[in-house]
Amino acid sequence: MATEKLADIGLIGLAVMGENLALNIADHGFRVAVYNRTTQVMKDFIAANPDTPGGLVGCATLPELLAAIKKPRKIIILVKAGPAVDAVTRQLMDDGLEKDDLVIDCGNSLWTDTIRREKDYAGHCRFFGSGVSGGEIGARFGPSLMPGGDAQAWQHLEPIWKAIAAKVDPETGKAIETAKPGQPVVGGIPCTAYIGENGAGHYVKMIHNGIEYIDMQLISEAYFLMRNLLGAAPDQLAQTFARWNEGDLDSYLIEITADILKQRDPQKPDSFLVDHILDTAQQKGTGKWTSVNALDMGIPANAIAEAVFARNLSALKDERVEASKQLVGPEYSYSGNREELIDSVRDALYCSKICAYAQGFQLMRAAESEYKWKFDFASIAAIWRGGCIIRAHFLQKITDAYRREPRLLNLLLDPYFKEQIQKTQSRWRSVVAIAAQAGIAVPAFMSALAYYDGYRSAQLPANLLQAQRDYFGAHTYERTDQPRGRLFHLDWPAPDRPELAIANSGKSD
Ligand code: NBP
Repeated sequence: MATEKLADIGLIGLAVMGENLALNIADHGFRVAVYNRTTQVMKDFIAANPDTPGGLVGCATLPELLAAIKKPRKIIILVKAGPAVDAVTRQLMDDGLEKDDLVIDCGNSLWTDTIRREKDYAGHCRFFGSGVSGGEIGARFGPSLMPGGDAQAWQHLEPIWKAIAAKVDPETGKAIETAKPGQPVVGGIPCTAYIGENGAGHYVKMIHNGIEYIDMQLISEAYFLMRNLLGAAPDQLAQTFARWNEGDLDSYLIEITADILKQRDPQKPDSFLVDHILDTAQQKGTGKWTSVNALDMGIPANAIAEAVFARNLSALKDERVEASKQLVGPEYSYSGNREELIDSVRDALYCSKICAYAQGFQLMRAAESEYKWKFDFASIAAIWRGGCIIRAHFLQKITDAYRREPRLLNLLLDPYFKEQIQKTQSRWRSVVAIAAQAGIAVPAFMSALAYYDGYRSAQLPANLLQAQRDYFGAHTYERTDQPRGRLFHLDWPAPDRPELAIANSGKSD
């Protein structure tokens, strides 16, 4: 094949994400060779897209795909996350992949798999992981891309990644929409940046998804409170969310919530679709991965985990229906000012959201030392400003916070966010109190508030807890009047005889 006809990049896996990403890449003038295990899918795709600026090359086999791409080859894999990624990579190796070729896994792979794969395939290819966020529309018109792997390999990928990523306005930090979907954006800052080595890109994508879980849960709780306490109709709430979308809460998820709430049911046009959707949430697992990782690293990402548990609780529909007939809650009717409650719910949502993001960034900080990565937090926040599901005006504020202080200990300690919570926390507290009085479950609002109050407490009840551990298991304790790390144990119960406390320099779990 003549060199000028060779493709710039290959792509394996033409399901929702693969097809859309291939078209996005081709829209930007790159020639894309495509392969799918089920050949008919590839044929239909090529037939449906005869004229793209860069051109698509259909390949029926992997050897054909390898022969169709310029060397060193760049090959995107967008197959189901898990064993299929290894199966495809090994098949490529058997079919002639070379050690300088770059295999880019763009699926939602577990970051530890990416770390393992980079090691396993070293010497056979350069294995690279890239998080892709924005779903189908993002893949097609501009996703947020979180690439991780060998820094030199990134240089080969960078021009394509920067071309296809969503773009934000350098002045406002807002995503740039083109007049026509698919029309390439001229100028703007691309929503992609090198994240770090091996699994760093997939790790950051996982955190993005964990934050997405809590963002969605918080919005749903806000809706639920206003629906139940005020009896507000979905279209009235749509207006509320649309109004919120013009302020600090301006974000994709708030915007689509307004759209969803005003949607009438096509089958029963005198009612709203949201009222006919069964209240059981499904999940694919990235929120759970984030929560498990938080537990593994000992980081209090309780609001993120709560969002996963809230989905789990929602899934127990039959049990809940039965329990609702047996378990009693309070009698409550809201008699306050409607507008005041709406503003309070908005503030509760905003404060809880700050805590949720604080937890996500705190997790990434911990992962840096666990995995020897060095994150640029301002850059991570910046590439989430456009393209991805959590894109929001708010992310410009987080970008600013980490630009002010790149090693910020916790987002809550940034002067801007400190002031925001200071200004709005009383209404957040009143919403949580009203929800408790009314017996309305708002676990994400409540756990975010518990995180805020716990994080700002110099004193927690863990002194008593540690004493209990020493009592039943001789686990030792530290003293407030002694240097940290010096451990003590008492033979409980003991009379007031300090000599019975034994200083113990050894470590104990
Ligand atoms: P799916 O996750 O549904 O995977 C389907 C694709 O994988 C098809 O092309 C299928 O080929 C191929 N495949 C499978 Br399954 N096993 C294979 C194997 N052993 N060898 C070769 N090909 C195999 O596709 P998707 O929804 O487009 O998602 C792709 C990746 O992107 C996933 O990791 C997903 O988690 C991630 N992601 C998805 C979204 C989203 O919104 N959907 C967003 C962000 C990331 P076939 O046609 O022959 O069955």
